[in-house]
Amino acid sequence: MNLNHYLEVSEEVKEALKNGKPVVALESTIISHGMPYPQNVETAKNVEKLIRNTGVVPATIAIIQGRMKAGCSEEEIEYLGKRGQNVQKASRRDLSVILSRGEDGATTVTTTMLIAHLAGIQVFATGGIGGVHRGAETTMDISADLEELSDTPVIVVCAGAKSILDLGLTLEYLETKGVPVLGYQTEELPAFYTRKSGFKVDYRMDTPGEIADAFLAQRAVGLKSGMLITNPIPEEYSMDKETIDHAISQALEAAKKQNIHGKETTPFLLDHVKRITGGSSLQSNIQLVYNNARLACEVAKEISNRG
Ligand code: PSU
Ligand code: MN
Repeated sequence: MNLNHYLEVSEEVKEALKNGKPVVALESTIISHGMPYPQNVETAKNVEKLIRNTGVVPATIAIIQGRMKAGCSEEEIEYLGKRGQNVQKASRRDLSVILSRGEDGATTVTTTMLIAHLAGIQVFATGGIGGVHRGAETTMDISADLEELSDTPVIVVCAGAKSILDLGLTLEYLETKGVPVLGYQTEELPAFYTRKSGFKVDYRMDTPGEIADAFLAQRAVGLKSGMLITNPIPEEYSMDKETIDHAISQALEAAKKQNIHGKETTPFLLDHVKRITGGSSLQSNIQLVYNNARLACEVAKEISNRG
């Protein structure tokens, strides 16, 4: 058995990569676990459309019946969205068993980066990344996303991380691991629903071209790490900090009471925050994903122009 047995790059993505055309990867945990049906499918399809409209090829990444897909069909997106939480969350440590058993998996930032890299895709757009959890000094709960950012040369465009996490420790960890944290037109790390967090990014980037140049320099000198681009949610969709902080502290309390840990922690916290904040947080989430996809397209185009 070789890589091709497990990896399936769609014809459209293959063709684009062969011709040096820009491609942007998208994750599937956000579809199966991040949003309710049918908004999840609607959003996933809209992001793909938005990407195509800018002349870039989208590649939604997931594991379906034991095969890593770089470029899902509309039917596959529909399937992942309808099955929702029944599709298991697939991080790096889950990959081997899911593949060997021929199961489905919703790819996290970690596995989406990994599969994008195997396929030859360099840019990936998502909502938020995992990080160092609050209390990690005793639980040691640190998302595999941070290790992947250190090991896999893919640009991840996100809206920062939610403050369900310890954002300060997350930045420290990324510094140790040599991952550049860049702010798009900002000096401050955005916190997903809000444009500010009180923490500074490593460097401010004002244009997609600057981001492309930094990534190409990183590759040219043989650094194998990824790069994190943090793109603040558009002002008009950003949420009230107090509302979010309140929802997050309630979620953290509930997780503690119910003794939640391991891979359940992040989905539990996110779910709780969503339930408390309701429809407005869903709207914000959808809009920031579109915003990140737009920036990822610009970066992918700049990289392909320099190719
Ligand atoms: N944070 C968010 N939204 C998400 C996730 C994290 O704000 O959807 C998802 C992503 O797929 C991310 C994963 O890669 O959760 C991280 O999970 P964990 O903390 O278990 O590594
Ligand atoms: Mn964890």
